[in-house]
Amino acid sequence: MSTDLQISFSGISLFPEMFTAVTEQGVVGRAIAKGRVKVDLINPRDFTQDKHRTVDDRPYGGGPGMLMKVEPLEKAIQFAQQKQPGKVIYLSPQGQTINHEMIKKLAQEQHLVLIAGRYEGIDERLISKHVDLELSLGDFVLSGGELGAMAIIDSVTRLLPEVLGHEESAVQDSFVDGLLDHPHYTRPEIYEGSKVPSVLLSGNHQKIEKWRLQQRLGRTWLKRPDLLKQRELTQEEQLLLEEFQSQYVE
Ligand code: 4GT
Repeated sequence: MSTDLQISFSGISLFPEMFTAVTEQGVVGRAIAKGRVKVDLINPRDFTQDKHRTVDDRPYGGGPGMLMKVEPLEKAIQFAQQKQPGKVIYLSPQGQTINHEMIKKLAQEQHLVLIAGRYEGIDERLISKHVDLELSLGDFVLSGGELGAMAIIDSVTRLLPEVLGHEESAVQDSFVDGLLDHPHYTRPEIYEGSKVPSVLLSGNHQKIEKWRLQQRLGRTWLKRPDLLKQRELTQEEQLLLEEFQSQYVE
């Protein structure tokens, strides 16, 4: 069974082979095989003219490190846009930190162009002229933007309707409703003397769902209080959290 194309990504990178880590495995690999998702990779090196196929250039003002050469990168961006225009995203530590809300918005687009920089990055005028959105994985430095581009491909793809099977559904994931996930347990029932919480063995699904919601609230309060401040709690949630807090020691 196959369905229509839901989104296409154009990854612009000097290391297009890196993307096979997402395109040839797992959820994204299957979505591509089914024709729901397309990933085109565009190498700026293929748009060079000189004998050495040069893709780097020196920074004005001097200093260590190189930048990506302007013309091959700009031609790659234009090539990505020529069949179908799409939102252009540049991955860098100067970008806004990616969160679930942004991924949900990106999942509504038809075509995303993802620029993965290398060296010290790209010329500022290319950002002004071509980039719609500058995004970051967080406050740390990578050798290139590829891992960020691959993170977007993976995270957007798993939100597309019918990409995940029922067993792996995205509706219960962390962050979908602004809370962290509850703890999970599998066999054995006792592992190194530590038991699975008895409620999970009770067969009472209403009680299990209530316990899981309480764990999600409690763990968010403990590990990510910033998330709780951004979210209103219902009366039931407030009571479940207060009970968690009153039982919490250390
Ligand atoms: C960190 C991130 C990123 C880099 C991040 C341009 C040349 C940026 C190297 C690239 N570092 N990219 N997307 N935190 N480095 O997302």
